[in-house]
Amino acid sequence: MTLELLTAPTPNGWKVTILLEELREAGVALPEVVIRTIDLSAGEQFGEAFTAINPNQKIPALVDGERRLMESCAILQYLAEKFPTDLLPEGAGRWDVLQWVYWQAANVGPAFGNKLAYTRYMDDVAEEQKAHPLERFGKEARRLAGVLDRQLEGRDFVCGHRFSIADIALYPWLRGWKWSKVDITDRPNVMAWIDRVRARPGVGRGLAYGVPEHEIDRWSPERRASYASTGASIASNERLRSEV
Ligand SMILES: N[C@@H](CCC(=O)N[C@@H](CS)C(=O)NCC(=O)O)C(=O)O
Repeated sequence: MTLELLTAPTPNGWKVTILLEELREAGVALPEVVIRTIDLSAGEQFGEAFTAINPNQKIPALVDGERRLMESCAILQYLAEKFPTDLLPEGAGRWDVLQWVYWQAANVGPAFGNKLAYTRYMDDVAEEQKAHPLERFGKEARRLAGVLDRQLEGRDFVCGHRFSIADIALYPWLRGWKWSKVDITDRPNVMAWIDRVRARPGVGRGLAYGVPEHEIDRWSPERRASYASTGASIASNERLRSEV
């Protein structure tokens, strides 16, 4: 049975491509995976075909036979349950992992995502109007990085010495701290963990989705401009007004 992943090269999209590669690294013989890129700047996520799969109109989405799934962290859990490995352990350790996965979805994604949007994308909002959300989401993102830093004290990975879907959920947002301009350089455990996670071959392959290998860690000026303009068109208030 083929798995169909509808996605785009963004932090929430990379979570799933990283998991697929980490499952392969763990020795799982995955069925055929068809990856279909959704053109977010063209508004493909609002089209009828995509909306029928994900009513929330955002990537990623997964189709597995009759099952349609939205929300990156639900997809991580679904795939990790379907293909059991240490990435989602059995027993007591399972909830150690899942609570951090949910913490990412409820806190880190929204705070870093909003900070990023006001920092890079909201060109149509006056500077003085951006000041409050920038401060609010910036402070919250830094607070969350502090929480993660304390959790990583004495641990290689979020839930101990074994890499899990909690690391996969968190890594794409934290590694983008420069792009979202959230200074986490005073969070030494997080900075070391970012390097440790990046060194994994599965993570490297997962991050290569949608980006040439030589640009994974340092985007070219052209790619930065392209992400900025895609982000600006998605975050534009004009567009929000027309969609509500
Ligand atoms: N909570 C959702 C967030 C998904 C999300 O925000 N996806 C972004 C890309 S990272 C998107 O599709 N944006 C397009 C839009 O908002 O129109 C998840 O984790 O899957």
